[in-house]
Amino acid sequence: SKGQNLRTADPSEKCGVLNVTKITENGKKLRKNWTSSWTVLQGSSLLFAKGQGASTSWKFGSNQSKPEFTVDLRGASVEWASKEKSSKKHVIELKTRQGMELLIQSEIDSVINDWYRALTETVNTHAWE
Ligand code: I3S
Repeated sequence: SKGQNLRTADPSEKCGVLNVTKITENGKKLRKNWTSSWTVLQGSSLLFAKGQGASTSWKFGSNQSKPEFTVDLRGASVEWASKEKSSKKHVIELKTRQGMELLIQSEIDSVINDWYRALTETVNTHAWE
């Protein structure tokens, strides 16, 4: 049928700069370490790269940099973080099935709202397999 080879804008593909910190890994509480990170949502994976500014022309998979870490969103939970979790505004709390908890944040209201929407949509469509 027509359009078979057409690619439309995929809401599960998104990227941008966010502030991120892990707070738990393998069930162990970590000391917060907020860093600005280039963030890519790709299917059910969320990839973070350290030290990549917004203006850097750069891609995952190139020789220049590798993802700092990757989060499997299948079976994860996404919610707005409570005030106890952070004093910052606009913080999303992400909990994975692998026992990682992280906070992601942007000072920009519309930016974090778009991420919240994209992440909840991803979690809802990629159920745990
Ligand atoms: O939840 P916490 O421990 O109060 O988090 C804050 C600390 O990690 C702090 O660093 P140190 O206390 O390790 O020096 C950070 O600078 C703050 O940003 C953390 O709190 P927020 O509320 O910004 O997530």
